[in-house]
Amino acid sequence: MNMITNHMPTEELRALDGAHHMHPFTHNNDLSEKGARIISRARGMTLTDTDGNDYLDAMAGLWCVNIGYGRTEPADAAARQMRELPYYNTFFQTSHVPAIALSAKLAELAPENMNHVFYANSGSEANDTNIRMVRTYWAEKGHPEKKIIISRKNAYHGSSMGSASLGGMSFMHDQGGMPIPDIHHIDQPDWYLEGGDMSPEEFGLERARQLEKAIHDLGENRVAAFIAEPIQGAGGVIIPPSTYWPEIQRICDAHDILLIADEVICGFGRTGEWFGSETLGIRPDIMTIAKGLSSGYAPIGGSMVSDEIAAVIDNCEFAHGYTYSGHPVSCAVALENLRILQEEGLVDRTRNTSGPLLAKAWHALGDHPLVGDTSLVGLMGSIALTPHKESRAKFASKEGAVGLICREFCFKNGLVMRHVGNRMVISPPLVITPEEITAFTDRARLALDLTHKHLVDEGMMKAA
Ligand code: PXG
Repeated sequence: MNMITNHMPTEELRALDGAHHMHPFTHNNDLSEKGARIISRARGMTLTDTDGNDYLDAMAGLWCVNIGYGRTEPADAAARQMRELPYYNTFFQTSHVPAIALSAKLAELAPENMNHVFYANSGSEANDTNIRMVRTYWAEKGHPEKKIIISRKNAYHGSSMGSASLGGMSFMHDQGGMPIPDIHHIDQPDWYLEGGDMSPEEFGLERARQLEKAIHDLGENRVAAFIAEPIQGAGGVIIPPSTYWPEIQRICDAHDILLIADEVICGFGRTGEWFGSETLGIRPDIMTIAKGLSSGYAPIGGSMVSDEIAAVIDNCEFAHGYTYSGHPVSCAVALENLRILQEEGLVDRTRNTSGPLLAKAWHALGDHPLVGDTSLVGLMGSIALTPHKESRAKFASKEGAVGLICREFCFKNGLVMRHVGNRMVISPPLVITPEEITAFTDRARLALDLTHKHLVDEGMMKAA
């Protein structure tokens, strides 16, 4: 137990939180009744709440704290930068040292043809930039009618009007009048839930060819770009069949459609390479970046842009930008984060050591009676819960009810693991140690055992 005393008692904090703080993606009345878990400090992979309880954070916050919690170097970099130059903008023909240094560093790390970056403060904002950028690109090239962006159902690209429109979460579209015009969604490559009797390879091709059909139906002259996460994160860590991405790449190339890889989760080492596009063999024209860019130590996002697109955009005045585009403090923190990732070899370690070690422990959970499938690339993975392994059956209960039960057992046993429907997903910090891999997968197994017992006791091990 690690009691922290320099704050109000938890109950008072909870009352104030309930009275004044509106939480994202939360039914706030339900939360007020229950009271939020209030996290007060964190080190490495361990979170501590205001009652002194510790949790292993297998989600790295929201898929972002790649270098782990409690590093002092980014804090020092932020303090130094705030003293030197807390703010200046990058509009109107000015620049500053942190934005210049970070841009050069990103150009060095990104795939060869990607040497340009347009900054935002989040992944959502960066994807809004992308919508305007690809449409402006085609307009500047004399094709103003090339506007449609094709995305996928169950994709997550952010929460602003533009980025949530790109996203394929219909429950989000239902709130606030989305999607905006000229966004089109095709089906996702989720073989486990949607593949039926097809082999994964057949299914991967079938889903990729939906893109070609959509381009054909909508008109090649009207389609600007296709956007996708190399591996869907918030949708449930859905690793596409091996046939999927090569076919998508072929289709984009054949039809002159720009490819936007949303690297907000996959970027900065998560998959064992600097970018998920490298792991999956994709050649994007634009990459959305955020999260692991600063490991969450400061808000920053952006669009990495190919030389070809930059040449066109740079030839006009792109009337777009945010007050805090390239904020000096965020840039200084991101630069320090990239230094840590690089000098400590955390990307290589993910690929060569911790990824394979976690894979062993993670796939071993596949023998559990509740687990229909385990998947993992680098340090992002999922397990699909099922009442019947062989048929990949869904539960008869409300979608996500079982995942929620399992998540609660995780919390009670000192583990943060998120659920997406009835999949449990993980994305631990890249600094995870072998001992932490053992501890957290042991806790995951315990949570599965407790969930299984609960479902049996409640008569919930029933297929739909
Ligand atoms: N693209 C992807 C692929 C993301 O995962 C965004 C864009 C938006 O980034 P910002 O910085 O605007 O949030 C994301 C964010 C979850 C969860 O519960 C996932 C995200 C955000 C919040 C919650 O899985 N992903």
